[in-house]
Amino acid sequence: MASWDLLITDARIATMRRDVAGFGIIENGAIGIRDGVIDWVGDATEATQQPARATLSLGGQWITPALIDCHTHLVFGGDRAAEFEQRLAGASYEDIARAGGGILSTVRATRAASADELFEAALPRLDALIASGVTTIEIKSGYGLDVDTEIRMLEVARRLGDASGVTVVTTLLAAHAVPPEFSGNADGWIDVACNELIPAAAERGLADAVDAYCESIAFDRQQVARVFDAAREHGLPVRLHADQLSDGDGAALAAGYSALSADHLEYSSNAGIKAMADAGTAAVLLPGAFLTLHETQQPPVAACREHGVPMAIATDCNPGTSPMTSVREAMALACRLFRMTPEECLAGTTREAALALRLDDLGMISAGMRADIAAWDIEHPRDLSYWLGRNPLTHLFKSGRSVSLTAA
Ligand code: DI6
Ligand code: FE
Repeated sequence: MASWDLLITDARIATMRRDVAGFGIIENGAIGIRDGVIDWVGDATEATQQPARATLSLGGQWITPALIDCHTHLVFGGDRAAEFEQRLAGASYEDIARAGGGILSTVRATRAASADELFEAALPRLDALIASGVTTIEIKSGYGLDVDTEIRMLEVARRLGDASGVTVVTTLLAAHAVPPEFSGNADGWIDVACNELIPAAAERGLADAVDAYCESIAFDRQQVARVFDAAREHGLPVRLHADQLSDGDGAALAAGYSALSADHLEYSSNAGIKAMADAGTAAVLLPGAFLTLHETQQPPVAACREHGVPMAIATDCNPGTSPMTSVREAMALACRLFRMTPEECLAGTTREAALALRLDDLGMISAGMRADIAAWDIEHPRDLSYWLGRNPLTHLFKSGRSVSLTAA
């Protein structure tokens, strides 16, 4: 019998298995890890038969799958704290965007930053996310809006993954805003995105997917469809910022392209959610943006439940609408703002987030899955959504290896 590299024992485990209700709990659990993979999981009394090179006894602490942040804009230059103050004084997000601020102000700062500067600025944000229990993160481009800067952002995202050891999934957010050079000519930028940017990113293996912002202040359905057609031509799956500020029928548009996910969805119709269910498109709900924009339109949680659309939760970490660097904060907010259950919130940052990123070997504690594991000093897994502030994370493993918690 081959020995395990690590045996974690005396743990309570929330496996988050899809086929077991109520967090999939194992009360007196143990996990045997070999070659970065969960080789065995079960009752601790049965685990002692097998030799292990190292043992970690958790004294009854809880284990969950390591958390996954499946929607971020982690790489950007500058910040928008002054805009935050303007909005508190009454200016709307759309007004600021139309006046050339908003996303375009971050575009100016991002273009002016070198790759090293973007990397250095993103690193503390990544450290903070890791300290919240994250070992997998999606990072979008979209603040370059010219070919060179978009490529630079994706390269920085890849570099963040290499440097930190966490899994980074990259998304080319080509159609985020109309670049200043194309003011009044959004279709001109879509031409560049389709004919130059998507091919360049695809050829260099820099993008795992393509995203777009379908909104009255951004791109319309026809423009998004052109971007998605180009993505498809280059073999890249798509996801969509859909129906955040108005119902643009984005959910159905995403479903029509079998998108991996449709994100935000506050204004999506029941028909849109039904279309997502039929297409296997996951919902990604983003309570940080909802809170920051003082949104009142609730995302369609009930419709997602009714139609069986998997609900992921993410930080949407970005300088404009969601300056948030903790996935646990996103879970806590999703409970309070969207009345999701703590179980849905933990599923939303583990197995459903893995599904939204199509990472089949992550997001659950079961044999054959990658050993991405978080340990917590809590009384019950619902505490992860209940408490605000205190960070109960005690151990974090990426593929069976301990991740250092520099920002903890
Ligand atoms: N995600 C986005 O891409 C936009 N809103 C959102 O939730 C804009 C982000 C920004 O204002 O920079
Ligand atoms: Fe976003």
